[in-house]
Amino acid sequence: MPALATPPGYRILDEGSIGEHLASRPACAELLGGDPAGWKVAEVGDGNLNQVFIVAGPAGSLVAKQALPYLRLVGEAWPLPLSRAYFEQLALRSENEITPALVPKLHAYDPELYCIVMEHLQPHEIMRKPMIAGKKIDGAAAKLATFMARNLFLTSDLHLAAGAKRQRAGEFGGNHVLCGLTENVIFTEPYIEHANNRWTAPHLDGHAARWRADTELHAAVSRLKLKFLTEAQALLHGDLHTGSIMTDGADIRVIDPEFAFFGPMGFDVGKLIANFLISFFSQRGHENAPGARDPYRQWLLQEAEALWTGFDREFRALWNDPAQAAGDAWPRALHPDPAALAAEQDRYLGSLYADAVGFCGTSLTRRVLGIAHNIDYEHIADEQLRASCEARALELSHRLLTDPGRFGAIGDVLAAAEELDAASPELSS
Ligand code: ADP
Ligand code: SR1
Ligand code: MG
Repeated sequence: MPALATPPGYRILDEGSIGEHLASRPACAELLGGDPAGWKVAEVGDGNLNQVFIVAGPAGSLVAKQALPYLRLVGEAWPLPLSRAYFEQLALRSENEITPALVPKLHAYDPELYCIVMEHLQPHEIMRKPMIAGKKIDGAAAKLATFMARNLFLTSDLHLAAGAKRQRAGEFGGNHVLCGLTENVIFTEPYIEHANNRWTAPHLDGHAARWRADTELHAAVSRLKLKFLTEAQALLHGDLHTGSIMTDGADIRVIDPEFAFFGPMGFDVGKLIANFLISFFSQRGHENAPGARDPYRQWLLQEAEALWTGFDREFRALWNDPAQAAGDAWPRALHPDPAALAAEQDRYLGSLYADAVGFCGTSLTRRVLGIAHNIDYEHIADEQLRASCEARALELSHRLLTDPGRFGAIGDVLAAAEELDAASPELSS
């Protein structure tokens, strides 16, 4: 296979060369301290796309994340632009301004090596892990609701002047290959025959076939895909799942905004709610006795609810603050009557909620039938058990996508999840 073309100056760093690179950056060298020869380096990337190094010196430690010219999950056969690192640091900069306590600090960005140097979060781990272990994280949803409400509202036309908003949206327009990846792997491939797809077989063969044949489902997904393609409402994180969140059991930090672009707000909200529901459905595969995780399941549902209610509350509070609601959308001069404005807010958030329900549905399907699975399910060794957890999530996904009218409030989504969790799904074998 021919080597992938990369820009001059770019080279793939490794555990042997990352120290030398950081030593040449005075701010990083100072942060680490001491002699670079003594720095400890470990590559810890467990994501699908990039390599991530933890580097520790006598004065401190940091994380260096470098984009590879291909998708790490697949290898050189799937080229991917290095520029995703540029967009990730641009989004991280924005999030650092808006929600500094909820993201890693950005230390530096090297545009030649497409390498981001950031705060080393420790003893944090990816949030999926404590969720698989059944550990509650107090206040997680409240913090994540704040992250979403502030970052989405404050990059939207409700806060920004139209010119500034259009300019910022344009800055992220170049991230279209990453958007295209989402468009394919979430909104198209799980619903057609595609070499990228995989599922727990043969148990879910029947589900996969139904998903490929269901034209009503295809229409619903295509409507959502159009929103993703066209509705530049705010700067999204773009990949907001529980593998993009790190925690030490109390502190919550959102990482990895490389899919950032201006899109429909409901995509971030729905994807995150879906990941709490994925954890919910996976619990039967992780409990050591039937029902042992019932309290944890309840906690997950409460948190999923709090994601929406907290988001809704904080978003409205920002909108009701004249200093924040200074954008060109819904100008105060046109809406002096608070009751009339509140009615408009109800409509806006109702529509955002409906989008979130739909995007939640697409996220539930893609993690079972598409290319990228997650450890919530993958760590369930018993395939029959795993498939039964996944089948329940698929059924909820189908209902959310094809019968959205039944899910007018978040409680309706959670009630359906509970009902499905209590039932035995039909499997192909
Ligand atoms: P990818 O873009 O490939 O998905 P991620 O940004 O998700 O990569 O990072 C991969 C892994 O590296 C994470 O799961 C986490 O374990 C680790 N990691 C990433 N950023 C940090 C950080 N700031 N501090 C500590 N560990 C991190
Ligand atoms: C090839 S799909 C890889 C996936 O990993 C990222 O985390 C995104 O979710 C993307 O869809
Ligand atoms: Mg990641």
